[in-house]
Parts: sequence; C-alpha cells; structure tokens
Amino acid sequence: MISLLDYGAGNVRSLRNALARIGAEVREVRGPEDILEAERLVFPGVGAFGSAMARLEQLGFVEPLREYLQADRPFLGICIGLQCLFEGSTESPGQPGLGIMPGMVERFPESSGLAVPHMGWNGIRLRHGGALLSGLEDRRFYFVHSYRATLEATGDWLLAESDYGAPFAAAVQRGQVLAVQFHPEKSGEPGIELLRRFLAGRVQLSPGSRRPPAQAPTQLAKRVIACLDVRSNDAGDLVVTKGDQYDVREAGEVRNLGKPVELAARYYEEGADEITFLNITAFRDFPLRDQPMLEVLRRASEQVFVPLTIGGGIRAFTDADGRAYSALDVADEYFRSGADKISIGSDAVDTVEQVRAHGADGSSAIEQIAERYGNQAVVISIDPRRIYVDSPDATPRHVVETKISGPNGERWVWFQCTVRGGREGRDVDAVELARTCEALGAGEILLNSIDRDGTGSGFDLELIAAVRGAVGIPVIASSGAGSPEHFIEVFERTGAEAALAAGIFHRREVPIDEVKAALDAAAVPVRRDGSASGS
Ligand code: 1PR
Repeated sequence: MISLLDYGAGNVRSLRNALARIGAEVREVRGPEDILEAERLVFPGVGAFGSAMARLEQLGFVEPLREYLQADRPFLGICIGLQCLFEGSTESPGQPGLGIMPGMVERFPESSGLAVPHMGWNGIRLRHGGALLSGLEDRRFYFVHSYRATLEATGDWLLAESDYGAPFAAAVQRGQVLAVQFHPEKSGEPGIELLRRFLAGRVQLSPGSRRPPAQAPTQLAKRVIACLDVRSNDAGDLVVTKGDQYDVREAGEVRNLGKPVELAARYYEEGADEITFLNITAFRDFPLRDQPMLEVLRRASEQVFVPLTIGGGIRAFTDADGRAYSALDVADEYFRSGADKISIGSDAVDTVEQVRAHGADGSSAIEQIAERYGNQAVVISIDPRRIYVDSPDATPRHVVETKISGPNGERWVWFQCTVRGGREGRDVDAVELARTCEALGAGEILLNSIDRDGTGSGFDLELIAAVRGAVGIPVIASSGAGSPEHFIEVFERTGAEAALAAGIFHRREVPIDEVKAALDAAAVPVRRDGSASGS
C-alpha cells in the first residue's frame, strides 16, 4: 500500500500508472491524518518549490510531514519532493522548506553554457552502497529540473550524484527516508525497478559502504525521439500518418502508418527516449472534442514509461454553444490524460506577434501553462520554411548565410514561421520566435523544417545551429532524418540536445537501436537498452 501525496498542483498520472504497473495499491492523502497513517508515502512534488511548499502549508500537511520524516518512516520524494526536504530554495526566496536537511537548493548556473533545464537521461554515481540503487548504477534516469541540491548542501545524506556542469545530488537517503531528483516513473525499466524496491521495503543502506567521489563524470545523453503525427483518416479512424513536406495525402488518401498506441508502445520497447504525439489537424478541430485523441494519450501513458509530449490545438477556443476555453484548459486536459509536456505551435506565432506589438502581459498560453506546470512542461513546436533573400539587409528578419543556395543562387536565407500545419506563413522568423518564447517561459524548442520533412535528406543544420545558438533552453532537431549518420551530424555540428524522427522509424528503415549504436560508436553519449554503458 502506497499513500500518494498528490496535492493537486500538476500531473501525477504518470506516477499512478507506474505504481499500477508494479501492482501497488494507491491511497490518496486527503487530510493531514492520512500522512501519519501512511505505510509508505510517496511525494511527487510538481511545479515550483514555492508553490509546492505553500500548498503543503495551506493543506496543513507541513507539520505531519515533518513528524513522519523525523520518525524515519518509509518515504520517497521525487524531484520537487526531494527539494522540499531542504531549508529552502533560491527559486522561492523567503519560502521555508521542510528543513529536514540543512542547506538551500540552487539554480544551475547559466554561465556553464549548458541548457537549463537539465532535461534528459543522465547517469548516476553511487556514493553509498544500499539496496535501493544497487545494480542500477550503470543505468540512466530521466531528469528534468532547473534547480538542484549541491553536494555541500546534501552532506551525509548523499546516496548518488550526477554531473551537469558540476556534481549535484541525484538521490539522498537517511534510514527509510529517500528522495530522488530524477523521475523513476519516466525512467523506463530501471525506474520501475526502483519503485518496486521501495514498495517492497528493499531500501537498506549498507553500513560502512560510503564511496569516494573519484569516478568518471556522468554525461547527459543526447535524446532520440520518435514522433507520431496523428489525425483522423477519411474513414474517421485516428491513425499515425506522415507527410512529405507536410503533405500527408497519397493518391488523395491520408497515409495510414499504424495505430497510435501500438506504435508508441513499440517505440518505448525499442528504446525511444521520449515519444511525441502531434495532433496535426487540431488547429481546425477543437481538441477537447477529440475524445479519441485523449483516449490515445491515456492508453499510451499506461504502457510507456518515458516522457510523452503532446501537441496540437493548444489555444483559446469558443465552442458552438458560446462556451469559452482557455489554452490552459486544453493543456490541463492533456496533462490529466497523461502528457508530461505539451507543445504549442500556431498559438506561439500569434503570441510572438502580439508581444512584438504590445509587450508581454502574462496572458499568453506559454506564460500561463509554464506558471502552472513549470517551464519544462512547455515545448514550442516551430514549423519554419526557408525564404531566400539577396542580401542580409533585405529583411528585418534574422538572416543567415547559407551553403545551400536558393533557386536563383541566393546565399542568404531566413526561416519563416508558419501556422496551421504550414498552410500560412507569418512575418516572424524561427530565431525571434524561439528567443521570445524562451523569455515567456518555454522550456524547450521542437524545431521542424517544412523543407526537410519526410525527405530523408538530413536535418537542416543551418536552421538548427541558428536557433540553438540563440537560446539557452534545449532544442530538439526535427525533420529530414534518413540515416544514422544524420543523427551523428546534427549532434556534432549544432549542439542540439535531442533529435526527432518519424518516417524512418514508421517504415522500419532504421531501428532506433541502430541509430543509437551509430551514435555510441561516434562517441555521442546515448542511452542504450536502458543502460548507460554505451557512453
Ligand atoms: O499549431 O499548435 O495546432 O500544432 C500542430 C502541430 O502539428 C505542430 O507541432 C505542427 O508541427 C504539427 N503539424 C501540423 N501539420 C503537420 C503536417 O505534417 N501536415 N506535422 C504537422 C508536423 C513534423 C514533424 C515530423 C518531423 C519528422 N510534423 O514533427 O514528425 O518532420 O519527420 P521525418 O523524420 O519523417 O522527416 P498547433
């Protein structure tokens, strides 16, 4: 029996699904007394440190939690659930934490040149032997956070550390009180195994087994993402489709490459580091009406224990009865159905135009969703196409010199953002869009290319390098993957944190593991078979 401290601040569906997978009986913590009655308590903190602690205070949970922790009863904190154990966090000055551990949680320094949030699969180094992580120390786990506990702040609670610029606490333990900075529920089989051990009470520390820090640093893996473009076909069935330069019809019919849930489960088994669903016609069909899509997400999240992103139709909408929905309402429904991140396409372009004209006022979907769910949950999907110009001064948009000349020999290009699945171009370039969205609170950029989509001719390296160089958040390179070499090239030459592909995986031309084997051989760090041994 596990008591789940879900204080209603965000999405814990993934965790519920992972607990269901290991056969745990889950009980909700509804009042302060439920904390003291718990057999095993899991606290999956969500959102920002300050709002998590403020919510615990409001619910009267702080004192019973302290009492539970001080009595050394079985506890597993996840992510913010680890950070709340400290005295405070520089994320929310003045807001006290539970204070079980001395010291403050701090933001990753931006100066390191590394993207913040720290997002993706990283290794761990055990600093204390114990049952919880023994045998899992060569695995990678999924992290997503902008603040971390330093080793100094963690002191003798340190169970395992990871490196991102400098070492930080990946797991802490004292007695039966455990907490992990990564997300076991999103870390594939090693994460499920960790939850299983917690449920079974297999968590004892091995006395006298403290380890020295002198081991090779861990590395954040480059992520390989499988993308499923989903829409209804002409018979009304929801199918995975794939376009060539965004045209998904062949001989008049929508291409049907399989069933969304089955394909997602297959890619999870084959080692995809994340799975992205794009509801590609949601710009015209209001997604909350699209119950089959929400059902796809629910079912996929029961089988897929790596992060799931969903995009399409995240914008304000008024239905036929005059009922108004905000973009946040749509996002709420996606998160409730099992999404870990949402991706915003067309609405981000509208927002950037408005911010350019009137400045930011906190009302955009990006700001509102980031505020409620955290920056890391907001991905911006950009659908740019190349516009060639004769000189860098030909337009106020961000122009780059190109080695791929235009139809009339032009050597300059800008990357025009489009909306409605590439149907309409706007006077906004991809670099401005990415920068503005980052400033509004987006946590990641999914960078497509209409020119390369479905061509198998490789990623648009010039586009990706221009956008990656302009922002401090992770960038997912997308469109054009045709071979493992294209993945090596995009990681070696652009600094992208992740690469996404669709066609080559759907058509089984190149399995995910072949891509990862090639990356591994080229010394690009990747997660292979859930193991970090490849890097
Ligand atoms: O504008 O917020 O409703 O979101 C709509 C979303 O749907 C956007 O993320 C947009 O990119 C996507 N979308 C809209 N129309 C299409 C289409 O193909 N007709 N798909 C579309 C975009 C692009 C990729 C694709 C890669 C890799 N798909 O994500 O998966 O290009 O393909 P490849 O490896 O086969 O080259 P909104």
